[in-house]
Amino acid sequence: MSRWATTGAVGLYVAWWAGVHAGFAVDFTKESAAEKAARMAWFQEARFGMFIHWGLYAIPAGEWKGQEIPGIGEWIMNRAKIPLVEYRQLVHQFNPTRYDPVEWVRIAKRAGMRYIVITSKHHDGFCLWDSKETDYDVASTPYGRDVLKPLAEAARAAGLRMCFYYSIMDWQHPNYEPLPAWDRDRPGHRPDMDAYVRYMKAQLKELIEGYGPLGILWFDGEWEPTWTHERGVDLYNYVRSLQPTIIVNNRVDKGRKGMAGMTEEGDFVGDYGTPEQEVPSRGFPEGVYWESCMTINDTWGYKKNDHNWKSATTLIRTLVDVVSKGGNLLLNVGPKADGTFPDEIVERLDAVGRWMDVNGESIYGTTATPFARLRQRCTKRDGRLYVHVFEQPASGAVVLHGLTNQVRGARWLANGTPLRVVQRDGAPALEIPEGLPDPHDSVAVVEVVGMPGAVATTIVQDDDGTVELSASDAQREGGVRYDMTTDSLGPWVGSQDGAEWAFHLKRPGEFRVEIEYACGRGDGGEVQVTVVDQAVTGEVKSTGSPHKFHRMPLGTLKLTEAGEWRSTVRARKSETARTAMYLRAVYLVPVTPAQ
Ligand code: FHN
Repeated sequence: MSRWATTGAVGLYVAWWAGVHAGFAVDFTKESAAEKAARMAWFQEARFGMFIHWGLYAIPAGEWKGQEIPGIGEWIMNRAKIPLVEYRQLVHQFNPTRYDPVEWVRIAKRAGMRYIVITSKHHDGFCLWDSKETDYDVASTPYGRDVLKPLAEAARAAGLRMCFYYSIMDWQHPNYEPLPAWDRDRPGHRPDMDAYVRYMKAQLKELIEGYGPLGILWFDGEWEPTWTHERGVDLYNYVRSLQPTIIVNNRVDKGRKGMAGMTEEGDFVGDYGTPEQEVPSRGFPEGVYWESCMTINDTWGYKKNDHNWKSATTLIRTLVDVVSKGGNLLLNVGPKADGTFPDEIVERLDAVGRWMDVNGESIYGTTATPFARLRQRCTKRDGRLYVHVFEQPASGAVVLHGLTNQVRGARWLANGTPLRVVQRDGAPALEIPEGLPDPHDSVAVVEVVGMPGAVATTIVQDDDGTVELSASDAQREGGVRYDMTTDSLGPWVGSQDGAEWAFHLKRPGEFRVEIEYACGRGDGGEVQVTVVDQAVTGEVKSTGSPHKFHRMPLGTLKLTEAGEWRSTVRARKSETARTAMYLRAVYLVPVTPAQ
């Protein structure tokens, strides 16, 4: 840790010590930006962590009484409406004989992960440690031993931070309110949130003092009305009072408002935003911390029939996408009931690890891209830009629009091969030879004089006059999400869903508007592309699959002046469709090619 960070941490400790010994509670939400930066330093350096969802739900693994239960595996008690008296019988089946925490940590470290967040207690209330506050825990199972202690020891021995997920919502506790809707006549229930908060605090004390120091307390289940901002502030301060340097996510409070759980500074507590199963369309200002949590298939807790695994390429590119916007990626594993990781997960994490072995320098401790055009992923650190090249660029070059810093040179990180730097469109451009060094993501290291701040260029017209408005560069509205696997935006349901781009036009003229989209069977609807006050519309029909993309002209429009323009897309699905389309890009193609 840097001297500055150490000073910050020491300052924090002294304030805490004085506060506690003077008998008054310290309000940790009032710390300075420098103190917070010191506390968050390891988090910003780490960039990549392992999420683990493990508990009784791994036993049914998505099935109940012979029925496949839809939805995420750890919600089976809710989705199958299992009364507690039945669900808690699973305690007598929990016996992960093949649980090997050292192997779990080895897999995480081999993947390049720097911290581990495990569900100490999920919504079902079952505890993975021997808690004095309840017998609904691992000590009551045939396994009988503490799961968390050996994992924390293995993590620390390997140099990884140990972190605990803890659910505020609790489907079993006699004082938690509300009682689960599917188990209303449960005997002995006495709603009393003050008593329940005392229970939580006692358990959090066990976790922090018995297994700490911890990296993060990862709260979840904060959305029910009985949990309030006031209770969140109190719990945040309580946890920090037990370990002042601990990091607490924004779900301790009602902070998940907005895309990345980030709202105006100060109206909620929690140290960082927690977008889930998505990557925010734009980065956040420097100094705003956030972490995207994602599954490798579609469930957090293990489900035997969920085989929708993301590819290693998608996982690597998602990590790069997140870090290039200034965030961390918390990638989830749902272990089986026997304590092993599914083979498909181990294979993918090993592939990610091989990429990280060569390219980790472009991830760890880097900060967000200086470029507004996010399609060109870039991370930066210590006078170096790391330009991430996913596919061979059709133009043969990657143009670093807006970069004014002097470029000293460029090379592939993987093999040191020098890359030619030329001028294109008045900006430095890397010539990218055929034959990228890595099929997932080839990283070009660009040495620059000084570190560029945010280079707020918009999308610039290509040499041939075309303007490409791509999915990854869009500012999204409504329910539209960016999917890395298909490099597209969806779903498009109604008028609230939209995408917008700002672009710079050097050569005005008449343009043909084309969309590149995919549409599954039964999907389809109407699409409209608008550029300021001109609009072209069309009907989108099935292309046969959400992964089969088709490029279609919609009509022409005239852009009469050079300068800054904005374009928006809206689409409305047809009655029976799930979505109108999956949109990969909008192209403005000059009707009369540029001279
Ligand atoms: O309901 C939980 C869910 O089971 C899972 O733990 C995710 C992980 O972030 N959090 C909640 C849904 O937002």
